[in-house]
Amino acid sequence: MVAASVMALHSSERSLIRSASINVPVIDLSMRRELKAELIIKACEGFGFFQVINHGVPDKVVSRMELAGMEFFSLPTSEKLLAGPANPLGYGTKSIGSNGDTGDLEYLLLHSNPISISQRARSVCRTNPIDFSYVVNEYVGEVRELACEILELMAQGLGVGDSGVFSRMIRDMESDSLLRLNHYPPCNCTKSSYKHDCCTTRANCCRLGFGEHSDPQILTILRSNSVAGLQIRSPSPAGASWIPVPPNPDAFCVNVGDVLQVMTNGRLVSVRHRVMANSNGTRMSTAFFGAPPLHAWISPLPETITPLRPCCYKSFTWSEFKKVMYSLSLGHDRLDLFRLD
Ligand code: GA4
Repeated sequence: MVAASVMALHSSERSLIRSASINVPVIDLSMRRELKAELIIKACEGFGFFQVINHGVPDKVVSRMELAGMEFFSLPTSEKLLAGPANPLGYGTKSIGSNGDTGDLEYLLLHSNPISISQRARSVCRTNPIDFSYVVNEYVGEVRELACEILELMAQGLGVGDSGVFSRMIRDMESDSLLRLNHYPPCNCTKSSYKHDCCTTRANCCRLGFGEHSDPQILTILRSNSVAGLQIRSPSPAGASWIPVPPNPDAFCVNVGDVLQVMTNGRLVSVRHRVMANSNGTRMSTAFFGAPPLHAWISPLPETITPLRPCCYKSFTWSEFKKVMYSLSLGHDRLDLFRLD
C-alpha cells in the first residue's frame, strides 16, 4: 500500500495552490430558514464544504474541549501511548489507518457513544477521567445538534419530504459517529533557511499533516485553533485546485461525507481535503464525524433520482461500507466501488 502522506509536494502541485483564489462559503445560521437552506445546498453542490457562523454552540463548551485536548497532547509520550495504539480508536501518532498511510500529526480517535467515552477516558486522562468524559460528552452533544440542524436544512433545501431523513441516523442511540482530536506540530522551516527544499515561503510548507481524502460518514463538523493548514479540493471541471480554508475562531467547518453524496445521488459532493504543515504554530483541530448505525441501509433517496440524474449508486449498509473503507488507503476513491455502471 502507498505510504505517501509525509512526502513532499511536487512543484506542479504547489502551483495548484498558488492559482487558487476562491473563497470558501461562510453561512450565517441566524438568517431566515429558506435562505439558509438554499445557500447550504449551493455550497454543497459547488464545494461540498462551507463554514457556519452564529451556530449557537457555546464558546465555553468549545474551549473546555480544546483545553482537554491540549492537556492530553502535552502529556509525556509514554503516558499518551497508554491510550493507544489506534486500532482504529485511541491514540495514534504518524500512522493513519492500517494500510501504510502516514502524516505529520498525533491524534486521539474516540467513539461518540458515552459508554465508550467513559471507558477510553480511563487511559486518556488517568488523573480525572470523569471530568474528561463530561467535557467530551458535552461537546459531542452540542456538535451533534449542530450537525442535525444543518442536515434538516439540507433535506428542506433538497425538497425531501421527510426532513429528518439524514439527522435521524446521527441522533440514533446506535449511531457510529466519531470524535477526532488532531494535533499537528509546527514544521521547522525558518525564514533564512527552509528546512525542506520544496518550501517556497515560510508559511507555505510542503509537508502533509493529513493526506488528501474524503470523509466516509454523513457530515463532518470541524473546528480548529487559529493555525492554518486545511485545504479543500475545488471540484471545478476547468482544472482542480487546492483552496486554503482560513481559520476562523467563530466558525465551524462543515463538510459533506461519502454517505451523504450517495443518499443525494451525487448531488451533494463529498469534498476531498487535506492538511498542510505550518511553521506558524501548533494546529489543533476537533472533528465530529456524524455517521449512521452499523445496520443502516444507505441508498439514493427517491427525490434525488430524476430522468436527468438516474440512480447512480448501489445500496449498502454502513457496516459494509466501513469494511471496504478500512481495506483501502486514505486517498482511495472508495465510492467508485459502489457506483452503478
Ligand atoms: C478519514 C476520516 C476520519 O478521520 C476517519 C479516518 C480513518 C482512520 O483514521 O482510522 C481512515 C480514513 C478516515 C478513511 C480510510 C481509512 C479509515 C484511515 C484510513 C486509511 C476516522 C474515518 O472515519 O475515515
